[in-house]
Amino acid sequence: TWSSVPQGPPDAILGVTEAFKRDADPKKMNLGVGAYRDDNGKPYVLEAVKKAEAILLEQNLDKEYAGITGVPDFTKAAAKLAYGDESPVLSNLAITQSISGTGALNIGANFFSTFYPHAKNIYVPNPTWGNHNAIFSRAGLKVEKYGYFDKSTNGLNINAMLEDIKNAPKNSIVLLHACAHNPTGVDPTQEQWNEIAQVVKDQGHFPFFDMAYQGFASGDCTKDAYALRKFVADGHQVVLSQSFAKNMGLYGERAGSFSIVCADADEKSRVESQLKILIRPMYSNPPIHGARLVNTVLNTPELKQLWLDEVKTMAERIISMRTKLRNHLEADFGSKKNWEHVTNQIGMFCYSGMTPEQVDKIKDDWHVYLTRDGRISMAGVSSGNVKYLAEAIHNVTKD
Ligand code: PLP
Ligand code: TYF
Repeated sequence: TWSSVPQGPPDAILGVTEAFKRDADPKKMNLGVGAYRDDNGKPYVLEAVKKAEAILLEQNLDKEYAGITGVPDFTKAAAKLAYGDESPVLSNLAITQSISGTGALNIGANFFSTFYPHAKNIYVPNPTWGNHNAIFSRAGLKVEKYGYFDKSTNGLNINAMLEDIKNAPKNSIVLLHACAHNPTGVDPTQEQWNEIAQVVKDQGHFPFFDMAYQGFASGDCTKDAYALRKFVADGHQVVLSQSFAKNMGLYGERAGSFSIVCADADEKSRVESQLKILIRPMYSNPPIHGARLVNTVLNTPELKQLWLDEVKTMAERIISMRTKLRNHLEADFGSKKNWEHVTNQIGMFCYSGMTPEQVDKIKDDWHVYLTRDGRISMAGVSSGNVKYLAEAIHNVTKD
């Protein structure tokens, strides 16, 4: 029956981990997948999450199904974290729990392809997270690109971004990374976000925010929500995909949300009814444990403060690794290349500028694993291996 099924390629990101696991060298480094590691290179379960878990255990809750849209206290708390406690849009927000950020994007993609009356094309940054293309095209949307990364500066090409968004057909959907852009680590400044919001408005485009790293860019969840909240303040009826995988270290728990800012209570009611109809045949209802953890952290003041401190600690550890990596490259190994972007970029990733050939060489010669676009997951770098990484990068990039 399945003789005509062709072998597919491994996932560009998850395939890196598979190759890493096959390598027996003790010096090997996995800088592929974007998952936080502590300074000993170990996965990190947040203290706030452990404490929430203890509280939940004590509560001895049942394991009944959640409703189709999940745990209501979770979605309320998640919305406040993203839009702000006092945001006026909360009262007319259609929101559902989702299977983390990936699930939220899928709900959004399907909602747009079914109900968005104006267009079936979605503009995503060039480059963007690979899964965006797959998710949106599977849902029947046409994926188009807007300029984003400038190879000559390893920074943002704001002119190309504004120009391409301006030239997109009116009422297009525009996907925006709320902060800590994946894969480039390059975000617009607040002033640039203001301009982007204006251009999106002038063209009647629909802003679709993907927020997978709130807190991870600056260490401050409020600052990292600037773009989302600016668009909302400017009157955009945004949609938002939200993930707690990274900022609460809940990768495998799959806690996230998808929300749509609605004009009034009637619109909210109609939109939510259709979200339920969309979700029911996909998975009926979402997992409860991760949502209960997030809810407990966000709604217990001491745990919330502890969590905010831990997000900051994670973000700052990554920032300190950027500084060390650049210093080792320049001061210890005398690299003549420009490495300013290592410290200018933010969030989980450094878009190093390494070519696919250099990525192959650093794997073969140095046992350092990263995606072929040259993206380094900075979370995999630690005090113990940052100098080795600098030596490896210097050696494969020096001529
Ligand atoms: N969006 C972006 C840009 C991401 O980088 C990720 C994870 O890496 C996600 C969404 C969704 O991740 P998850 O499904 O684990 O929440
Ligand atoms: O490193 C990245 O960009 C992501 C990480 O279910 C990831 O692809 C891995 C697994 C997953 C979602 C995101």
